[in-house]
Amino acid sequence: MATGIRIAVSKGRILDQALPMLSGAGIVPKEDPASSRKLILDTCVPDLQLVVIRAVDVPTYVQHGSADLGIAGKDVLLEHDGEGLSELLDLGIARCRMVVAEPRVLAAEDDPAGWYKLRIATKYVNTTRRHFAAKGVQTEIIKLYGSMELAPLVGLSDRIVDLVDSGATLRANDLVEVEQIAEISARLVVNIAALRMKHGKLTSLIERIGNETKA
Ligand code: PRT
Ligand code: MG
Repeated sequence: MATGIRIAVSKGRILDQALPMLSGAGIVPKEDPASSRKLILDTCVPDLQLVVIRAVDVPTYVQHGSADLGIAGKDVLLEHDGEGLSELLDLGIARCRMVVAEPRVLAAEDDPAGWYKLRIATKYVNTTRRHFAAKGVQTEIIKLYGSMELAPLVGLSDRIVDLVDSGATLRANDLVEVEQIAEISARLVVNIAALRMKHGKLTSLIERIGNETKA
C-alpha cells in the first residue's frame, strides 16, 4: 500500500458540489477536473491525489484500496455489495430521494398497500429487490442504465425506481411518486485497511472534510 493518500470522487453533480467542500478542507486540485484529461490529479497537498471517476466505480476503487477515501452517492453505496469499505460521513450534498414512480393514470387507481407483484425498471436492482422483499412484495426487475422514466411510457415496465430531486423530470413525463425508498446524499467512505495503516493522515483529513459538511 502506497504511503500517499488518494481520494476517489464521482464525476458529474457530486464532483461539482464536492470540490468547494474539499477546497474548504484545504484540498485543491492543481488542474481543473472539469477540463483536465488527466485521470489522476495532484493537489496542493503533497502526497494527496484525486481520481475523478464514474459514480458506480467509486466503491470498487475504495474497496480494493486503490483509493483510500471515496465520495459517492448513497444510492451507489446501497447498490454496491462488497466488503472492505466503511461509510464515515454524510456530506449533505447532492441530496435527492430514491422513489417508486408510476404513470399518473395508474396512480389514480393504485394502492401501494395492495401491491403483491410488480414489474419495475431501474438501475437500482439490488436496492429495489431488497426493499420489496422486506415487504413481501414480489418483483420482476428490468435492469436499465439510464432514462428510467421512459420505461413505463413505452410499456417496458409498469413502474420505475429512480432518484428524484425537484420532481420536474417525473412531471414532464406524467409520472408520479408513490413510495419513498431512501433519502440520498453523498457520503465519505474509507478503505478499512487504509484507515488502520494510515490512521494519522486519514483521521486528520476526515476531520477537515467533516468540518465542511452540509449534513
Ligand atoms: O454519468 P454516469 O452514468 O457515470 O453517472 P450518473 O449519470 O449517475 O452521474 P450524475 O452526475 O447524474 O450523478 C449521479 C449522482 O448524483 C447519484 O449517484 C446521486 O447520488 C446524485 N444525485 C442527486 C442525482 C440526483 N440528485 C438526480 N436528481 N442523480 C441523478 N438525478 C437524476 C434522476 O435520476 C432523474 O433522472 O435527475 C433526474 C431527476 O431530477 P429532478 O430534479 O427532475 O427531480
Ligand atoms: Mg450521467
